[in-house]
Amino acid sequence: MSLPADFLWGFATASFQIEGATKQDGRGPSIWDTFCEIEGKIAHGANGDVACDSYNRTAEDIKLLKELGAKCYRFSLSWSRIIPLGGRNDPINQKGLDHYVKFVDDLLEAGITPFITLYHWDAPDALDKRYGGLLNRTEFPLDFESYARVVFKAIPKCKNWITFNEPWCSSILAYSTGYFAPGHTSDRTKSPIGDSSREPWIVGHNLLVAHGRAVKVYREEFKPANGGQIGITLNGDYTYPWDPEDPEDVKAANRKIEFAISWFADPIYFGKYPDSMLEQLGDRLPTFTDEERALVQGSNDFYGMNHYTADYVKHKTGAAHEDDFLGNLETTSYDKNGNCIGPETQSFWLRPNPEGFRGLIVWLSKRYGYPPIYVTENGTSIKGENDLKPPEILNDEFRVKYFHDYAHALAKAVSEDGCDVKGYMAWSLMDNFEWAEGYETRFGCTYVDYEGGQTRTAKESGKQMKGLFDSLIKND
Ligand code: GBH
Repeated sequence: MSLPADFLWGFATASFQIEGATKQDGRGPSIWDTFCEIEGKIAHGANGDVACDSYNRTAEDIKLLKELGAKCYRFSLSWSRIIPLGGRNDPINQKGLDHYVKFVDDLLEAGITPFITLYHWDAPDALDKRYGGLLNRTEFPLDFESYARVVFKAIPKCKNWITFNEPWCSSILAYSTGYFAPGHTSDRTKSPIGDSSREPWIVGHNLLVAHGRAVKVYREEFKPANGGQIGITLNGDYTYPWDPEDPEDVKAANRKIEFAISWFADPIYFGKYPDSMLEQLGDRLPTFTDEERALVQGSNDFYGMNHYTADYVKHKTGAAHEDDFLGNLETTSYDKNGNCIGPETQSFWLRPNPEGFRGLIVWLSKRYGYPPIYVTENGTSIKGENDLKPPEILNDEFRVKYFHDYAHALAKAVSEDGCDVKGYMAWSLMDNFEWAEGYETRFGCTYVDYEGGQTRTAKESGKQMKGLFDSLIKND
């Protein structure tokens, strides 16, 4: 069991979760700055104003990456730092742009390969106010295209680009459940605006088109001279039928992956939405115009995979509720025979199941013709971790085991199942702003002391990552 000699591994983060400095050097507000101000949306009323202060600590973060032996680093750009109002006719904030140019220079100088995510959920707030942000089918893709061009032009040294992180979350969590910014939902106890039966499907469509536009720009205007590759990052859990003997549960388990992943990946690889979604959603799923389809189909140089957990799936009978986004099914932690999917963590949705990682890599590879895959996120929280302090909190055995088991499952998918996985980025380089959960839930391989001046101390999981991958990567 092994990984190829040129296999890349490293860590991942996202701008709003680590940067802080939300008002520094001309940055404009993002939808998350605004969302954090609404009472009750974020645990303990936390916000991203300071976070890990990474905007002011790039040297420290690079030193940490070097110490841990990382070969690559995935991070995202704050769009509203670069274009404070976000739009294609709005001014560029040179200071914000220069910050990322220098950061990439410094990473390369340290021998670390940058992977840049253009969008990890922090849309410029001005665009949301101006025309409804991600809901706008014409304006949003054009503004995203323009922002992407500004960045591609300024950072030709970066060769690895991800357009969107987890468009499923930007659609479902932000426009169906209202759990994420800008918090739209049909549930009027949570939001005065939103239509959970329609808005998420419109947003998903617009994100696909925006992705396609950015890829076209990259391929036509930059790739010929700079080389490099570009793709989208999708999230999805693996699934097992609750009752493996029941064909309806077997179908539902597959359908859940289609609703999470194929919603975006089928249009990108096949030019159409999955039949299971068309059947359930009918005309609530937008139809691709010929121009849109041409932009979207064939738009991945690689598949970016975020993966954390697996579920048992039980089919539901009768027609789906109009707000359903799972595929008319329910998920459980125990199957019919009482088998448990995996141990509890601090995150209600996350239970480690390493076999499911291998299962999903194989599922994706078969459906999409064995594309090159980069695992752009994988990691775990630990139940009660935030109650600990150093030195106890640094000894994160549960996370060490998680990474060990998941890395071995990945190596099997590569060496035994023939999947083409080229790289792996652990979530996360350090503890950070965990969205609606604020700073309560930690995902870091590095401990961040939020009360003690944001100092970073590597946890065992961070320190052991190099040894883990060295043991799996062939050295020829
Ligand atoms: C990642 O998403 C994010 O990219 C990253 O920013 C974040 O810090 C990290 O997870 C840890 O949470 O509410 O029942 O519908 C992970 C994928 C998909 C996990 C949606 C939570 C919500 C389940 N996420 N899922 S539910």
